[in-house]
Amino acid sequence: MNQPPIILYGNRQSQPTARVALYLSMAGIPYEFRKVDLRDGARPPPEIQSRGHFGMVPVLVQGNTTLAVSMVILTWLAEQTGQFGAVEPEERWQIAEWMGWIADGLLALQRSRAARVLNWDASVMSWWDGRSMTALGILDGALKHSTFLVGGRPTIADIAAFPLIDLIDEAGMTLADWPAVGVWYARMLALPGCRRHYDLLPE
Ligand SMILES: N[C@@H](CCC(=O)N[C@@H](CS)C(=O)NCC(=O)O)C(=O)O
Repeated sequence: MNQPPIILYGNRQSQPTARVALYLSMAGIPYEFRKVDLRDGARPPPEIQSRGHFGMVPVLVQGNTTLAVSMVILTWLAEQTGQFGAVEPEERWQIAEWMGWIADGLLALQRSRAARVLNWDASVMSWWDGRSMTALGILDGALKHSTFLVGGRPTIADIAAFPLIDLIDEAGMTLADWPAVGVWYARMLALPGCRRHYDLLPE
């Protein structure tokens, strides 16, 4: 049966938006990208507001389904398409655990980046940088022993983490300090459809 087209609302600077765009690219699913202006005072398009979501991007719309929150969108897409989700029952919780941590712990990288892009106070930047280094240490430790985060194959957990690592330079850090993360990053980038942030989200 033909599925209605997928529309992804997002913004070029948004790493959560890149996460969903990356999934769709790697899964080979066509979609229409609609840019949402996030400048101060700008409001999301009425079709998003009227569906009662959070006024944030990304938002994915397909037919009568409207979903916000990138981790939820990835989980939904994996269940709908059967791609990049769990195979074994226990992997479901391992993937959810990683995604929860990425949205919380590894998110520090997004804050370190924001601190630079938005010129945050030096003490705030250094607090987030400390959190970023801790998170990178945890990720590097895990990836020393496995090719991907769960199950020895790419899943939505890897896809969730990728955009944060992809812009590590903009967060003021370097992959050279985290060798296992660097090897994983190169492995991801070699997969079909895996593309870097600014290639995924054009002007
Ligand atoms: N946890 C959310 C975070 C989404 C988020 O922070 N979106 C930002 C852009 S990166 C946004 O829409 N900000 C607009 C605002 O806060 O008004 C997700 O993963 O989707």
